[in-house]
Parts: sequence; C-alpha cells; structure tokens
Amino acid sequence: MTGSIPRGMFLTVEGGEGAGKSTQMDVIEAVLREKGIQVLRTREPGGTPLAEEIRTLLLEPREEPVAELTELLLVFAARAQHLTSLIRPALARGEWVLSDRFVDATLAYQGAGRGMSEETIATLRHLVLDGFSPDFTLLLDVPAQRGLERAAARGERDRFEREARDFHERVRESYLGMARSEPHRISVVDASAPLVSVTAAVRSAVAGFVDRIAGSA
Ligand code: Z5A
Repeated sequence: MTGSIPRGMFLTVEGGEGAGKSTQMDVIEAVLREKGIQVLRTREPGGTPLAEEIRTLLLEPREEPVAELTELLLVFAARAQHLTSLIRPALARGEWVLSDRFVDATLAYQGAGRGMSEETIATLRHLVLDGFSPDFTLLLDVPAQRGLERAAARGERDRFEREARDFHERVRESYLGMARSEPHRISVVDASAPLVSVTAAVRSAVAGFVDRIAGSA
C-alpha cells in the first residue's frame, strides 16, 4: 500500500437470504483490522435502539397484512434514525462504518420484491439520504433456492424469509442489476461456493478496496 488511509469510509454488505452476510461481516472486520482500520459495525433495519424497535415491527410475522407503503416508510424511518444518530456522527469523527444492509436492500426488497415504484423509493431516498451513498458494497450472490435452504436450516423464519421463491429471485436479479450499473462501488462475490472460497474472495475484494483508496489518497 502506498498512500495513507482516508478517514470515514462507509461500507455495506448486501445479499439475499442465507447469503452469509453475518459470516462475512467478521471477515471484513478482520481484513480492516489487519490494515490498521477499526470499524464500527451496524445493521439495517436497526443500528440504534429506536431503529431496532422498528426492525422488530418489520420482521415479526403478524396476522394483519402489512401494506407495502407502510413497510417502505418503516424501512426509511429506521434508516433516518440510523443515519442521523449513528452513521453520520461516526463518519464525521473519521471512523469507518460497516453496515449489514443499507439502501440497496430497499431497492431489492421493496422495489423488485414488493413491486413498489422507483419514483416512490427515489422520493424517500432523496428525503432521507440526500445523495448519501456507501463508498464500497460487497454483494454476496447466491441462487435464491440455495439461500433459502440455508436460512431454513437456522429454524424460525421471519416475515421476509416466508416470501415465495419468486420474490427472492427478483431480489437477487435486482441486486445483480445494481452491481452491473455501479461496478466501481459494488463488488460481487459468488456466495454459493464453499465457505473457504467465499472468504478468500471477500478478503481479496475488501483488501483491493482499501489499497485502491489508499493509493488515490
Ligand atoms: N430488509 C428490507 O426489506 N428492506 C431494507 O431496506 C432492509 C432490509 C435494510 C432482515 O435483514 C430483513 O430485512 C431482510 C430484508 C429486509 N430479509 N430477511 N430475512 P437481515 O439481513 O437481518 O436478515 P437475513 O438476510 O436473513 O440475514 P442473516 O440472518 O444475517 O443471514 P445471512 O446474512 O444470509 O447469513 P449467515 O447467517 O451468515 O449465513 C446463513 C447460514 O448459511 C448460516 O448457517 C451459515 O453458517 C451458512 N453459510 C454461510 N456461508 C456459507 C457457505 N459459503 N457455504 C455454506 N453455508 C454457508
């Protein structure tokens, strides 16, 4: 590595059910630590006490059908809180932040999955994020069926895991479309491979990002 490490980078991990995000968050944190970078780990929906309460509202299976707009507003309400009270202050202090999911998940789940219009999502995105975007995103790509099998093996399924396979196929295609549109930000790793290979690919992608930004600093 040639240059110095810039302050305050925002990294996210995305992927469908059972892609292995939780597993690979540990790997990313370890790679960053090896490079002398401490990272603040967080997740969406959630990340602050209030946003975690909204997460519970969103994930718990319930008898009352949840209107699509209600779900979308809850997702962005949690994100507004997360961004204001955790992410932005940490970045302003020069810390690195690593989030398990962020706004790409809304485009994938509420947009492609639920079929909410791009305009509606774009309006809320503008209101809440005002142009804010991750500096680097790792997309763990796994075929929907494989991911659902992994998630099912863990036991109790949340409201999203109970959706049909079609829903999860649309989520996957949406994520891959985003990666094609933003290849500089989104790095795709084949998460259907054995864990040791996925881990090696993740290590290489994250190290590559750090070296790239340090080189250009
Ligand atoms: N959601 C939304 O709709 N809109 C939004 O804007 C946002 C979120 C932000 C909660 O997210 C839900 O919120 C999410 C979308 C919605 N849908 N659901 N459900 P979440 O990220 O908390 O939930 P999750 O997707 O179920 O993530 P998870 O529980 O953390 O699971 P995971 O990240 O996919 O991976 P894991 O726990 O690391 O791995 C799953 C299992 O597979 C586990 O047993 C591992 O040991 C195993 N595994 C991992 N990698 C491998 C490999 N390579 N081979 C074999 N087995 C593996």
